Amino acid sequence: MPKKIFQRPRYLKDTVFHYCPGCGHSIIHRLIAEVLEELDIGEKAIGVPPAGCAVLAYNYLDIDMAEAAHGRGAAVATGIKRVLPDRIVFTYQGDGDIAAIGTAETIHAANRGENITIVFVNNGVYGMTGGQMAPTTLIGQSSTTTPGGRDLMRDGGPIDLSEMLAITNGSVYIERTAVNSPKNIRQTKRALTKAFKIQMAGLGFSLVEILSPCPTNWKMSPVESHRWVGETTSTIYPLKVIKDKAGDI
Ligand SMILES: Cc1ncc(C[n+]2csc(CCOP(=O)(O)OP(=O)(O)O)c2C)c(N)n1
Ligand code: SF4
Repeated sequence: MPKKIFQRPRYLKDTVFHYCPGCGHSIIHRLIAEVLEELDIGEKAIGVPPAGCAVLAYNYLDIDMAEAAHGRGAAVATGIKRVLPDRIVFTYQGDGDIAAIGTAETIHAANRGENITIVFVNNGVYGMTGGQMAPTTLIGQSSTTTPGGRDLMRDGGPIDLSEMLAITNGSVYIERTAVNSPKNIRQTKRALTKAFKIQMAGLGFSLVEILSPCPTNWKMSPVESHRWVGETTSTIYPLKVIKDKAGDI
């Protein structure tokens, strides 16, 4: 009898992803589904998807989901968690969503130490709307609104949202990872596991920023875009634990 060594996680629906080939969203969805199953929290999880390419995350994750307007994930998750404190509540947000329109509610949720988990997918552009510059776009990187490349003097530099959130009193755990290699995918899973465990223990605000490729808007092949994350994006956004007040958990 052959031994089954790979299968669809319990909380991932048997549906074909709509994401472009090489996109990081599909990998991250799978990791979330695996972690929810391994921690046995899928039945009490509530996900808050964004406006962005992952707006249809509820088509893939077989858990309770409550959609938020663009950028409002942290505020919606705060309300759900306060009304239903026994549920495990997480948001799933792109960099346009969390680091532009959603900056205010995210900073204040972190500062209040809301016991929620944020999955922050940083692909350096507004993916869903066609590749405009996001706050995270790199200097020199071209986008539809910066066709000659992002210019420091004109556009400012890439924002370090995770580092900003780390200096708030209420944030407990913030780590930046990537999904451009098997090693980094495994580390992303470890970080997501820890973030959810922190919420389960009632310790407060946890966030995992995940550097993710957007081959379509970067106008690269999937392989080139994954290489770009490793060789370029992660030199500006280093992969590391940015804050950890929880220690071993
Ligand atoms: C209030 C509001 N403003 C603007 C939009 C248009 N909009 C939809 S998705 C999006 C950007 C998505 O980019 P990001 O959050 O980086 O996610 P990605 O698609 O790259 O995963 C914008 C501006 C909207 N839906 N609602
Ligand atoms: S546009 Fe970019 S972020 Fe959106 S699905 Fe395609 S590759 Fe992924």
